[in-house]
Amino acid sequence: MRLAVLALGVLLAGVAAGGGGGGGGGGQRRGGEGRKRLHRVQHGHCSYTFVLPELEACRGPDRYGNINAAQRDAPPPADGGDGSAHKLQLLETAMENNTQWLQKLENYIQENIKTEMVQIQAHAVHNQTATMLEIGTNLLTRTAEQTRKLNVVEAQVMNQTSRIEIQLLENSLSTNKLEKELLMQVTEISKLQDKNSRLEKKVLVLESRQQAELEDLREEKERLQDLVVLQSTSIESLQRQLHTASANNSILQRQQQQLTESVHTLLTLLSVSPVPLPREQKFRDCADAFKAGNNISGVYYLHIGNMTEPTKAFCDMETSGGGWTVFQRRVNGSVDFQRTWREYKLGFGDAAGEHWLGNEAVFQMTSQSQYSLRVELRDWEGNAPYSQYDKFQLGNEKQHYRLFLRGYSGTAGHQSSLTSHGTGFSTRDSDNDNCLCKCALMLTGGWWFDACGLSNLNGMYYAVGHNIRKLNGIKWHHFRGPSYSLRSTAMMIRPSDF
Ligand SMILES: [Ca+2]
Repeated sequence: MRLAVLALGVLLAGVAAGGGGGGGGGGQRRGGEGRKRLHRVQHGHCSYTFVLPELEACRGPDRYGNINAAQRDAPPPADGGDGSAHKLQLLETAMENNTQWLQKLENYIQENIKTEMVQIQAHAVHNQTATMLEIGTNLLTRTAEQTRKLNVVEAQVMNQTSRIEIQLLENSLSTNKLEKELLMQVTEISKLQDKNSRLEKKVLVLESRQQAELEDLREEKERLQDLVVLQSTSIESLQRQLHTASANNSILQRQQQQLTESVHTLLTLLSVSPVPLPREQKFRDCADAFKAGNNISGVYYLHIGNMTEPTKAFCDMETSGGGWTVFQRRVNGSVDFQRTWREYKLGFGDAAGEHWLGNEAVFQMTSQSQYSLRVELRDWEGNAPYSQYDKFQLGNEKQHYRLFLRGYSGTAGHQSSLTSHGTGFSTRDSDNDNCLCKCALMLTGGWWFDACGLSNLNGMYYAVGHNIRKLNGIKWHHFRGPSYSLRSTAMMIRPSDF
């Protein structure tokens, strides 16, 4: 707006100069500021100031011929009277022009202002409407958002409320139940209290009774303790007496054993006394000797098979008719039966005591005719059964002195404890048994082990008290089981037709 005012100011100055002639500008400056007229137009915020020349100064020259500054600058007229009229006319036309121009200007300004105002108003209205609309839409969106949030919160609150209501219902139900239970329990407690009081009374009565009984019992206990002391002293004296008695008993037993042993040796000496028989009488076996009238048991020289030297053997001339050649005997463990193949082949020990005649001799004897075998057994409890086989034979050494038996009978078990189907003889250095192991090493001695069989009369000799639970002892299964070691044994043969 200020720029428009300035432009108009310049324009009006120009118009004033045009109306006053070429030297008008200098005259205005001399006339002073008080001779100008200011025209101001106020439109809204804007104000328009028009600087217009003073019209009275243009009415004519004063008395001294001065019209205005412009006229004073103009060249002097040619004559005095007509010149002033002309000037007046010029001034009038100029005034008219000015007036017209001013009117045009005013119209122009008014039109411009009107359109501008309209535009400004429209623009302002438009802007205001737009801002209002924007604010309105913002408000609407915010309101919608708030409404949505409020809805969500409301739904949550509703949910919570319903849940709380359900919980409240449940709680009230459980509270009801609890109240009922509580009531029941209270009644029960009162019942129990009644019972308890009754029981307490009873307990008190019982306690008083028990105390009385306890006192009685204490007195009795003291009496009994005195008795126990007395009895223990008497028991101690009795034990001492028993100890001395048992010591005496063991001494007596030892003496008895020694006596029986000496009697036994005397008897054997007596029985052995007939030996040696005259060498001229050659017996193949004890049956021959018996038939020749020798009916006393003892050691005889026998000429067995094709053996060059006579062999000493014990002849049993009493058992079951006599005539038995004894080829195995155990009585007291005096002879070691842990021997090699060769020793079992040729024989060892003492013919009058513990003895093994030899596998070769037995093979030779049993290969000349049919023989029977009798096994005499005795345990540590005094039982003396026997086992007998109608037919008995040994194979030769190449056949490992295989054992052939038939026709079992006897009292040492209902079944035979010897295997009868041709088992080979085994020693610790010759394994001919039917086991992957070596039975002779496990069970000791030399025997017709099967795998490892039900018997071994050549096992370890165990004294009385040490003879049970011994798997490697002198065993005859069907008599005393698999782990009982016997006291004495004898194996003897004679011809089947004796
Ligand atoms: Ca074997």
